[in-house]
Amino acid sequence: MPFREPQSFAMIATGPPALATDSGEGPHAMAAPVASVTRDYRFLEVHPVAGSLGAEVLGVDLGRLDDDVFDEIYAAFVAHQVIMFRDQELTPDQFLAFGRRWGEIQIYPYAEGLPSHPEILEVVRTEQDAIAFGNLWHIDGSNYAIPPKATMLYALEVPPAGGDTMFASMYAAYDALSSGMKAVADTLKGLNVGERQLAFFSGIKSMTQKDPGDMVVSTLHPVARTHPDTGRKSLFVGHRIEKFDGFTPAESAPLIACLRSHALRPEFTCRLGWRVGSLGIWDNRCTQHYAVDDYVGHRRRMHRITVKGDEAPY
Ligand SMILES: O=C(O)CCC(=O)C(=O)O
Ligand SMILES: [Fe+2]
Repeated sequence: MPFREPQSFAMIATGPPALATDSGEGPHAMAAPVASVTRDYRFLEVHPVAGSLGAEVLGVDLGRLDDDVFDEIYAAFVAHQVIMFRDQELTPDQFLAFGRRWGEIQIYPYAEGLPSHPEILEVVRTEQDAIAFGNLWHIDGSNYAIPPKATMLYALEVPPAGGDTMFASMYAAYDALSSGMKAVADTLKGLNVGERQLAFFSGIKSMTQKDPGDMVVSTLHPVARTHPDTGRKSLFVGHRIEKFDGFTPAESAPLIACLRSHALRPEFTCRLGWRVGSLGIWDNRCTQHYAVDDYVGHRRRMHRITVKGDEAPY
């Protein structure tokens, strides 16, 4: 598992006491009250699935969208951070057309796309593969100079049970920090390190690896970033952070482990299950995600599109 930083099970189970709020009300930092995300939609039915993030969006056929409906979809995406559509029937052309509405497509640097549609990556796990793609808490492309804005998956084959994806709200994680730790996080920049070869591909025979070439970069990004649409701050602490600017790796490691363990507390997460025809899209600027690998011996196949970010995190 390419998980670099030490993770203490005790910290995962109980939350890190070091990050308790200054309210004195107990060992856990409490999330700030959930910002109201309910609004009236003209075209969509939006059902939140958890307190911190995530919603199912009904009443829309993504194969035939007009701009007014897309504007509402974008608003629901920004409000809920990850949204899931059900029962969609999309050809690769239609999926790509939907993806292009969000911005320029980011080609995945480490594996080949579909021969017919290189912008679409087939994320597949068969009975033979040892692990699932994305089976760790992470931010997509966090080491790129401009990390992706969003990633979407369209489910083509799902296991009989399992194979969900978990998401965590990095707004909720930031909001729940004590004022002291917020002040520290606000000053830090993390070095997000790119790799030539992703170790986990040795366990995924069903995807065709490629050399990432120039995409292997390491970039300093703020640990607390501001969302360009909402103006809210979120924690940007993906698994690629190796150190803070101006600190040694050894000095950085305890605080990285502490912030990551805090950021991934169950209260900040939601879990979405897939059916054939489900299409999920997450805001990669304020979330982390984790592909749950609990369907050994079964198949799961998704089409994936990632959308380029508009600007470097600030
Ligand atoms: O397959 C999944 O559930 C998520 C995989 C992943 O990390 C990604 O597509 O970026
Ligand atoms: Fe991912």
